[in-house]
Amino acid sequence: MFNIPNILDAEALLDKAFGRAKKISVRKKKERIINKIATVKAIMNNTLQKYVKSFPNFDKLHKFYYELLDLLIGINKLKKSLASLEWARKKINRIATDGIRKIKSGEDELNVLKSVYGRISSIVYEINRHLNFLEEARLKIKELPFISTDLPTVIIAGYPNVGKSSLLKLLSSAKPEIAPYPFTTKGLIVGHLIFEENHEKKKIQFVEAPGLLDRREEERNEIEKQGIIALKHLPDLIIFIIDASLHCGYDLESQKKLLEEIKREFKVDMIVVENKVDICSKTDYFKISCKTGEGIEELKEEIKKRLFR
Ligand SMILES: Nc1nc2c(ncn2[C@@H]2O[C@H](COP(=O)(O)OP(=O)(O)OP(=O)(O)O)[C@@H](O)[C@H]2O)c(=O)[nH]1
Ligand SMILES: [Mg+2]
Repeated sequence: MFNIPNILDAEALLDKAFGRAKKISVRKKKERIINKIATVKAIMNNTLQKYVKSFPNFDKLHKFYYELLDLLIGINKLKKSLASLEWARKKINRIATDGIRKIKSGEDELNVLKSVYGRISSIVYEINRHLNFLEEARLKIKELPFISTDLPTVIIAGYPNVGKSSLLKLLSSAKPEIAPYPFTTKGLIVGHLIFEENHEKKKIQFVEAPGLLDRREEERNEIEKQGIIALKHLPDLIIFIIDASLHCGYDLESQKKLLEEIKREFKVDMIVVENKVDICSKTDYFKISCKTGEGIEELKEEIKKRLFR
């Protein structure tokens, strides 16, 4: 989604720049040293600039991604780290330019080189924790699924273990992990349904919001908060799953309380389904079974109707 390159730590970054400078083999000593400094300057400048530019402009980011990155990484910390890279880049440029000027005006080349290398090293080590933080951020961002903020989007929500991933798998291309215990899904999962209608190709994005519990915002963990952020910014339609068989391990009353809360909070069109009706059926909601397939085709039709007709 965002194309961020590997971010080297201080040691590797200095190795890269100094290593390249070492290869310079101009015969005349003065020229050679000026060349070395110019090379280190260029590599540092280009590399640090590339890092900074590869991160998105947070203030222009869609609210969904802004809040997700803020939750998982921290926007202020990201901004601070990127600003420190900018600071280092400019400072290194100045030191190098200054060094070259000194050599040209007659100062001892080797002394200048030593001092320039020393000062650049200490600046790069000064931003090492920021380089490390940005590399960690890159790895977290890489793990995120691509979620479109433009496609018609259905969010599948409900208590843990009620069959959200099972339904996602039946409705879309996603291949989520399905298991008989709660909190199997630990992040947002995406799948698509592509179909043709009146000779027009249509695409629906489905997102599973990982298991929500009926509890206050402050008590929600990082996994649940991702679901809340998705619910807040993405859906055109919510499918809320109730498991009245109680095989999920949670009582009906708590599930209904969460349902009411989500209705109240998000004000988005919603289909409430009762899953696992192969075991038993106790409500008047739209009945489905992800095990036998009962009701799934009808649900698909209902989703298309709500989104496109
Ligand atoms: N009998 C029966 N079992 C089902 C049905 N749908 C799902 N299950 C089972 O319920 C368990 C939980 O299913 P998942 O699809 O992983 O549920 P989930 O809501 O995604 O769970 P978390 O990601 O952990 O919150 C699994 O053992 C499924 O096989 C159904 O219609 N009937
Ligand atoms: Mg799941």
